[in-house]
Amino acid sequence: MPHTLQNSPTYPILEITHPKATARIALNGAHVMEWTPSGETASVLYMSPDALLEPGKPIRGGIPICWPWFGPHPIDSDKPAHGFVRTMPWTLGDVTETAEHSTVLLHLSETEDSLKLWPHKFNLTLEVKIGAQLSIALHIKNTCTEAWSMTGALHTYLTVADIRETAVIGLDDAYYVESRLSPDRIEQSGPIHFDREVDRNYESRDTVRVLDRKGDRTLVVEKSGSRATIVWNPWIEKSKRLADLPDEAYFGFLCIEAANAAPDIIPMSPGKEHTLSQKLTIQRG
Ligand code: TA6
Repeated sequence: MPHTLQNSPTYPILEITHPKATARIALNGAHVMEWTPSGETASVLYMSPDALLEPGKPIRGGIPICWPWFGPHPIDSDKPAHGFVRTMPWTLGDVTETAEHSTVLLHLSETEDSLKLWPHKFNLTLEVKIGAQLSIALHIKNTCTEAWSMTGALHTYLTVADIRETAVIGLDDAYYVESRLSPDRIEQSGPIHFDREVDRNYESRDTVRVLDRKGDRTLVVEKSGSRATIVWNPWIEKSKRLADLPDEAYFGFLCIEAANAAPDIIPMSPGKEHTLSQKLTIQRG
């Protein structure tokens, strides 16, 4: 059976079984929770064991869809961080299968609730291709008669054996800012290593590679439609502050996010379309 919809009326989860991979996608937030390629013993996407699976709540792990803004709301701190679509119920569209992958489509447009948070019409389609690789594409359309602007991210949590023995390459010479600690633009020199919280917005359109040395694998992260790559590990203190993440979980994951982040805001005229996408590939040996 290539796909089944777990029949929890309040929290439907789509389970995909393909010869090349399995996956789970919550309709809450169109949230890809797990992707396990054949030959791997566990999901490549990290999911917190303390993640909340409740309607309207964000999920700690997998691939949160951050839209129509990334990070805190630029003006109103009462509005949810990372936008609102990651906590809304999406509609399951077509599920198709080829020899190479299963393709799942999920849809979301404005609702009364979303209009209260963000007074604009939109249409989103999330296209997820599940196979030996995982491809995720957020197709965005301005269906309004007036222009609006956006930021956003595919906030991907990747499992690593030990963050302390993990490095990220592909961002050498790129400029970054360290989260909201400082506006200073810093030039990356060499691989990124982790011995503290890292929360960086890199000005980069490039592919990065996560060298999971202890896991003896490389995760290749390609992207398109994105001018920023966010690299985040909460380290110890922030992990302790996150109620849906075990205190010691920080060493087992890393976020590599295809993003467009303030101040780099994308204007969308009426009818304009934009696709933000990411593709994950595992290389071993
Ligand atoms: O992408 C990195 C980040 O912006 C961090 O600052 C941290 O807040 C993380 O996102 C998680 O955000 P969340 O709202 O999901 O807890």
